[in-house]
Amino acid sequence: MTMTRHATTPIDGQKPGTSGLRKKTKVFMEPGYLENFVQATFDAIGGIAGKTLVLGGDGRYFGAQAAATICKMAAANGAARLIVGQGAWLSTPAASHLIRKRGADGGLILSASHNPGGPDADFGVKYNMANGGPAPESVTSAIYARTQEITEYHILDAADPDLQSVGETRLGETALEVIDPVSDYADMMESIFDFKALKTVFQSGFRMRMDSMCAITGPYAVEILERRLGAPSGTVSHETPLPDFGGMHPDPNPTWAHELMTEMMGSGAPDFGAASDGDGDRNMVVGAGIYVSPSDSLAVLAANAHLVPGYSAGLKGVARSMPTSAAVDRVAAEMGLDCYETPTGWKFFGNLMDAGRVSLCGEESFGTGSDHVREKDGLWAVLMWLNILAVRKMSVTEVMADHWARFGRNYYSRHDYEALPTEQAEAMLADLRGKLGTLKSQTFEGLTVESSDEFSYEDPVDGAISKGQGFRILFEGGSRVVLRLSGTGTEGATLRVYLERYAAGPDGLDLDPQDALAPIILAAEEIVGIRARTERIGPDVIT
Ligand code: VG1
Ligand code: CO
Repeated sequence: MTMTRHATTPIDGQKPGTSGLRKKTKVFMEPGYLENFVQATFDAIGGIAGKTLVLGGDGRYFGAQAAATICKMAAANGAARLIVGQGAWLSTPAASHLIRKRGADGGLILSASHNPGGPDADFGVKYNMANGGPAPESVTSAIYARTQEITEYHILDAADPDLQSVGETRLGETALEVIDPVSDYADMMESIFDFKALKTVFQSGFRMRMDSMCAITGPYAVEILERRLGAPSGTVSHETPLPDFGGMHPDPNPTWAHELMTEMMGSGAPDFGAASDGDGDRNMVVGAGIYVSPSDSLAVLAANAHLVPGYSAGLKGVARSMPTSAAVDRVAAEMGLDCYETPTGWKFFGNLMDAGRVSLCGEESFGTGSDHVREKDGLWAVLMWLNILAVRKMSVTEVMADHWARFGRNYYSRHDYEALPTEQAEAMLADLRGKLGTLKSQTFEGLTVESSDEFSYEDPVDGAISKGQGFRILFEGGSRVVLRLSGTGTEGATLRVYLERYAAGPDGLDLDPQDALAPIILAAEEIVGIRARTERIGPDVIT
């Protein structure tokens, strides 16, 4: 086997976004595109000679081929060991766990997460660090810088390795270990939750629907829910990962997980429903007839975590991304927990968890997780809910009513305007930036602006500063609107508008969120002019 150096030239636009580099699959399949980015990653982290890397992805189109290429590149770059999920499968939280469990130096995750998959859809590559978490901005910037000056990449001149058979072989000088992608993760879940209590719940006839959306959580959910916890076979639907996710858009929200929503809102709905995304780090939870907003879910988990064996000693602290509602802040305040507000993206939680400052984190975008790994974790969140429902012996509806009665309710919704012309979206936000300073004390739709700013974050652990993380307009009385552009899209610009209003109760806790937020939606329109400027009649997706 010979190692070849391939001369190459920089490719434009290989800039990692909120969560790794995401592009159209066809772009990733262009000659040298994947290779350039992977070599730039290896170079930017000081090379991988003698290092151990974890590798896997969500099973989407091009993943297995990309994994084979990366194995040959890692071997040519002198890696000591590669730990690869069978068939190049690993959910994002499982990859994070493996990096930590095996003491690996890092890992590569092949996924575009909640973006659709297939030859005409999206692909992505993300580098995770030795702590199991997504690379921080300092590293992703170094990777991007390297992509702009790269002159060669290294790859073994060999046949593609067999990633389908579990076991250890050699690839050049590198040990290639193909492992069962599910078992280590399932064992970890068993160490956190009260599986005995959960088994009893299923034995007593509790009914659940888990929609894996033809993406990576299928095998994990079948193993954990059906095999280990004894939920009836068929509890997990769309359980086989498919390269194009069976045409589904594996984004667990009411719009894209509509099959689950229809079942859960219909008569004879199961007691509990959940869905996950392409790479298994997101979750949506639903009760019979009730949708739980992700921000509320985070707050409920914070308020009840001590009921779960893995968190019986209590939480160290909590964190949420800035656009996530302040529901969890209210829980933290009452429970005497520190609460951190970070920019969007899981990479900002890693330092807080490593420093022992927080054990529970979440984002409004259907992401919740804890310090058991360094990624958000869809199935973990589902098991948290199950365990809490089992201990409290309540329905989801009862848990939510109890929560709102105790803490008040942060009505919340996110409106997404997708695939806008990039220049138009940027101009709209540039104009908003220009008038941010003038908004204070002005009244829009009866709401008076208390303050407005562009969010900037200073990491309390390493002092790193991240600027330009979204616009915040706060109104008197605790309502607010936040605007930012997505960093995970692959087509034009996606504008995200985050809306929030607090109701202390006891009255007014049962409104439809869109009705409760109507004045804020109008105020946002008056200030920013989204519909007027984009000529859209409304958002593409409402969560
Ligand atoms: C979105 C979400 C963000 C999440 C990110 C990655 O980013 O808003 O909260 O961390 O996706 O999630 P953006 O920049 O498009 O708003 V995943 O499950 O796609 O890795
Ligand atoms: Co994801």
